[in-house]
Parts: sequence; C-alpha cells; structure tokens
Amino acid sequence: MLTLYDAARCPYCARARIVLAEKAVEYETVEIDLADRPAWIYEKNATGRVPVLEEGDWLLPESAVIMEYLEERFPAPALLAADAAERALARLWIFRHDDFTKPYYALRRGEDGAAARFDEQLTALDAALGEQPWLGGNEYGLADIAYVPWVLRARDSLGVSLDAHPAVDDWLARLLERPAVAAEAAVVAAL
Ligand SMILES: N[C@@H](CCC(=O)N[C@@H](CS)C(=O)NCC(=O)O)C(=O)O
Repeated sequence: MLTLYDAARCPYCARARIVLAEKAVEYETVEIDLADRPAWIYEKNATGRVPVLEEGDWLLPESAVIMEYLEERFPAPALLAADAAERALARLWIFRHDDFTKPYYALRRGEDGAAARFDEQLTALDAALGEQPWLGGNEYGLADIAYVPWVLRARDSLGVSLDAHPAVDDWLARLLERPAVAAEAAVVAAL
C-alpha cells in the first residue's frame, strides 16, 4: 500500500492527490502539520517537505517526479499523451512551473508589483489555452494537474479574478468537471 505524506493546504501535494485520484489508486494519507512539522519527516525527505510517497522502505519526494512515477507505475488512464511532442510540451510546462509560482507566492506574501507579475503569468497561460484545449495539447494530463492547484488557490483563496483570462477560466471550469479536481476545490474551500 502506498502512503502519501500530505498536507491539505499544499498545492504540490495536490498534484499527487489528483494523479492518485485520476488513476483510482488506493493509498493511505499521513497529514503533516506544516506549521509544526514532526522531526521524523526529515527521515522521509531530507528537505523536510511534502509530498513524499512511500511504499515499504522506498521513499519518493518531489511532486513532479511523483507524478511521473505514478504515470509509469499506473499507466491507465494515461495522463501523458501517446504523441512524443505532446509529452515533451507537457514536461516543458512542468519544467517551467517556477516562473508561474514565484509571482504567486510573492502575491501571497503581499509584495509590491506581485499582482501584475502574476497577471503576466496568467496572460501567458491564457494565450496557450487559447490555442489548445489543454496545456499539453489536445489531451488533459500532467501539465494541467501541475498548474491547477495554484490557479484554484489564486482564485479561491487569494481572490484573483480570471475574468480577463477567459481561456484560463474555461480551462478551470472544464477541469472542475473532473471529480479528481473538484475534490481539490473542496479541499481549498475548507482551508
Ligand atoms: N519541490 C517540492 C516543493 C514542495 C514544497 O515546497 N512543499 C511545501 C508545502 S506546500 C513544504 O513542505 N514546505 C515546508 C518547508 O519548506 O519547510 C515539490 O515539488 O514537491
């Protein structure tokens, strides 16, 4: 049985939760209090961060790697396209994810100019989603899952309006039709 060291409020953990839900994988959750992390979490991950996936004495940190691992370990339903170019595009979005989250966290900290910087990122996302239905191309998958936890938190916790970004708004609405993503909206609402 897989165990996920998890924190409800953590968007990186949300990535793992969504992939596990999409693939209907059974797992146990150990909720970590991020405000008072247990010392033993450093034995699971030297950085002390969540998520961490565990199976027996095997441990895997880092949400992007966890997503890829789950994709390989539980191939159905596929969350990476069959087409190599679409897979590469999905991975490129995931690789560049810090560009999106740095302004998000700056906004959360209330830094000057952060709202405009985050808006630029939403504009870039909007442009991509104006060209294709999903971040990776024609199919829903890991790239969408990699970004949606922050977009959801930006909208629902930070009060960021998506009105000026209709393609992002539409993408989020389509994502929320999926039970695995809708469950995350409920998690965010309960934070
Ligand atoms: N690169 C890591 C980042 C994970 C991360 O930053 N998790 C946060 C919670 S959202 C955490 O554990 N923070 C505790 C800390 O930084 O000490 C990943 O993708 O899994």
